[in-house]
Amino acid sequence: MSYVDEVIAQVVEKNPAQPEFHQAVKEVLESLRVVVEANEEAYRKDALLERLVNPERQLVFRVPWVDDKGQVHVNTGYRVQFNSAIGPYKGGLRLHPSVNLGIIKFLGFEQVFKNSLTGLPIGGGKGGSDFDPKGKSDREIMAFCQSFMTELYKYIGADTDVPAGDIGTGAREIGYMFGQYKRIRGVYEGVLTGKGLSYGGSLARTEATGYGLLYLTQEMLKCNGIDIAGKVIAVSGAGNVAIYAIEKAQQMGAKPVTCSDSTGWVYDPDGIDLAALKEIKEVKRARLSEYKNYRPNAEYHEGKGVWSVKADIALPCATQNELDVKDAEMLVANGCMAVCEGANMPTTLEATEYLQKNGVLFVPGKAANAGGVATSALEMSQNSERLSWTFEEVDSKLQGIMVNIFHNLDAAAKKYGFEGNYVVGANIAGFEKVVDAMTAQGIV
Ligand code: NDP
Ligand code: 2IT
Repeated sequence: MSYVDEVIAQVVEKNPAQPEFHQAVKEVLESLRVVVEANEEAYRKDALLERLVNPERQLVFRVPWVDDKGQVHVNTGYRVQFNSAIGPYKGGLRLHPSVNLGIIKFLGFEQVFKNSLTGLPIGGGKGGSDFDPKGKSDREIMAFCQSFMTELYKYIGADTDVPAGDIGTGAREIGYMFGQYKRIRGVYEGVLTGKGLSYGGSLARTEATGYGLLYLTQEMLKCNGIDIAGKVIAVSGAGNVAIYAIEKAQQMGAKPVTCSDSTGWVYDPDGIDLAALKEIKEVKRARLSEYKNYRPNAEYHEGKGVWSVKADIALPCATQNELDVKDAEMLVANGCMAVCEGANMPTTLEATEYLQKNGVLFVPGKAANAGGVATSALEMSQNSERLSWTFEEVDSKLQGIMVNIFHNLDAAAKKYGFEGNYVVGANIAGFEKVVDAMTAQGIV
């Protein structure tokens, strides 16, 4: 059996009931097959792939908190410190009832390659909890965040592990967690990113993932002879990534016509009303069904459906495995030319293959959504030098990083004979720096 197949089999056997982690590992290792085969003896001797797929450290802890009625709840907290070869662990904290160790491991594994692609000195990690922030009062959110940080603080720090936001963790949660860290440690340091602007946050971090997604998408299309202006875009999600993807797409002259949350989806043929979307989601924290109150001509449907709309470009920005092969068939039938992932692993392996076989340009999340973590790394730099850069400065660095990422993965795909396969390109380009650093640092 080849080394790649052996390690995939081990991962499946050693990590039962973690299908998302298996999926992420399979995608990466399949892409690396050509590189691994060229170095098989040396990699095997160093157990390089085994070290790559086993996190350096996995923390699982109890998070008790008291609700507004005095009832105590117990959630599970996680932090997986996956790989620190190229820098301190870096990656978000997801708060969602679906969170379990396998989900955090898949996200942490992806983060290793994504962070490497940014070109910045950040290792990979991820964390979170099965806590559901929906419908909770501000005080309940604070109680949870303080309890979560009361355990997590032992394992993180500005030079060791720097968490940030992800699904369910935005500026409010980061604020409560930062306050508790500072209180317990008595240290004022950039231990989290995505902070508020009044206490060490970076301008453009809020916008960064969505904006970065569009910068990369625009560059990728341009290199394939396509102008993004005038294109109709189907977007899923209605959170941080989706909102700022829609904003930047509109600034580029494209027309996003859909968005979605976990209860339903909107089709607005005239283009999404961004001010309405921000008010519903960022101010009221309400359901998307309210969108019709702002735009009576738009359609609202319960359930899932954004990929059934005729669109030139699809940007999945909600969650993992939200675009399956049936969705891919609809996109292709409707003439979709590109899919760029704003979320982490939103497209199933089968759907990815189907899209690629049918000539759809496809950029995986670890490249396309890297603008968020890249700007987090810029926030770390600003915290270290105790200065704040202007919006324009951060935004122009972000733009440069995203354009660079595209060219790096495009070049890696070409170098190994997979021209136009941006999945293979991203995985190889991300892997090269990590493996170089791991090899230089010996068996650790
Ligand atoms: P948010 O919590 O801000 O928004 C998530 C959105 O997806 C919400 O509209 C949510 O709806 C919707 N959603 C639909 N189904 C699900 C589901 N099953 N689980 C979770 N959410 C669902 O998160 P972000 O926008 O920050 O994150 C979206 C994706 O982008 C995730 O995959 C995340 O890992 C990835 N990402 C985020 C980055 C960041 O900087 N924030 C950086 C890089 C990647 P509802 O409100 O009804 O739950
Ligand atoms: O998936 C991701 O890259 C994020 N949630 C952002 C991580 C970060 O550290 O900014």
